[in-house]
Amino acid sequence: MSFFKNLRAGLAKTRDGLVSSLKKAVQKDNNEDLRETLEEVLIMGDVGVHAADRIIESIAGREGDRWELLQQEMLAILGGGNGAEPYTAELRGKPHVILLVGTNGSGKTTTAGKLAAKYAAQGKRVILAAGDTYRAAAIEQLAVWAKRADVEVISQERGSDAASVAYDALTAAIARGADLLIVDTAGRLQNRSNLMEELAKIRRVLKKHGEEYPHETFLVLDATIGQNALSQAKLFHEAVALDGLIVTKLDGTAKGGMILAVRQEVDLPVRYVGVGEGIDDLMPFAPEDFVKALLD
Ligand SMILES: Nc1nc2c(ncn2[C@@H]2O[C@H](COP(=O)(O)OP(=O)(O)O)[C@@H](O)[C@H]2O)c(=O)[nH]1
Ligand SMILES: [Mg+2]
Repeated sequence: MSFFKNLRAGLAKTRDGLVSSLKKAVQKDNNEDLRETLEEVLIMGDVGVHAADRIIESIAGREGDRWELLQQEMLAILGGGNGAEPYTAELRGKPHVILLVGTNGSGKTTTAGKLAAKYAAQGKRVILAAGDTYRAAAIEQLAVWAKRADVEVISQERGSDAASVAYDALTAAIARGADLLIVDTAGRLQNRSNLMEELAKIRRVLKKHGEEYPHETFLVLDATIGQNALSQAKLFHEAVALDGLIVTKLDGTAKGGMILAVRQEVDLPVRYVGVGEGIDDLMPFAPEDFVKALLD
C-alpha cells in the first residue's frame, strides 16, 4: 500500500494536468466535440497520438460509462502484448545479471543503487559494477550508492574498458556466490555509435561466462523528456536487445502520460518506475496501480 501511495504522490503533477480536463472531456455529448476535446487533452498529457486515438476510439460512439471505458483502454495499452504477464522480479541465476543502459542523466546509476537496496533488503548478496568509466565522478557516485545500499561495488580506474569491468565483475560475482550483479553503464549519446558498440561489447563479454548473461537488460528512460523517449527506446532497442524499460523521474513531471505513448509504440514492458531520488523511490510497475494512481 505504501508503494501505491508513493506512486500516487509521484504522479501528482501528471494527474493535476490530466484528470480534471479528461473528466470534462468525456462529458461532451456531441461525438465530434468529444473526439476533439479528448485528443487535445491526451496529446497535452503526453499520451502520444496513437495511444490517444486508441483511447478516443474506445469511447466515442460506444455505450457505457465513458470514464470506465477510458480506464479499461489505458489498462489495455499498458498491460497488453509483451508485458501482459505480471513481473515477478525473480532472480533466475546465481548470479542473476541486470544490465542498465540509457542516455546520460536518465537515472541509471540511481536506479542501480535503488535496485541493489531492494534486493539487499531481501537478504540477497548484491554486487554493483561501475561500467561508466568515463568520469571519475560516475564511479564515485556508484560507490556512494553501494554504501547506502550496503552492497559491494566493483570498479576499475577511470578510462578503463567498460566491458572489462563488466567481465571482471561477473567473474567476481560468480566466485563470491553473489545472487545479483547490476552493471551500470555510460550514456554519452553524442557519441552514439561508440556507445552502442560499447554496450554490445559489454553484452558479448558477459556471454563469455554463459549465454544466459545478462538475464535482463533494461533501458532507463527519463519521463521528463516526454515523447523523445520513443525515439530513444527504438534506438537502444535496435542496438541492444532490451528486456524492459524503467521510467524515472515520474515525480516532478506532468509528462507521466508518456508511459502510455511508449507502451503503445514499443513492445517492451515497463518493469519499474522511479518516483524520487531516495533509495526507496523505485516502484515495481503494475498497469492497474498506474491507472488507478493516475486517474482515481
Ligand atoms: N526526481 C527524481 N530524480 C531522479 C530519479 N532518478 C534519478 N534522478 C536524478 O537524476 C539525476 C541523474 O541520475 P543518474 O542516476 O546520475 O543518471 P545516469 O547518468 O543515467 O546514471 C540525478 O540527480 C538523480 O538524483 C527519480 O526517479 N526522480
Ligand atoms: Mg550514471
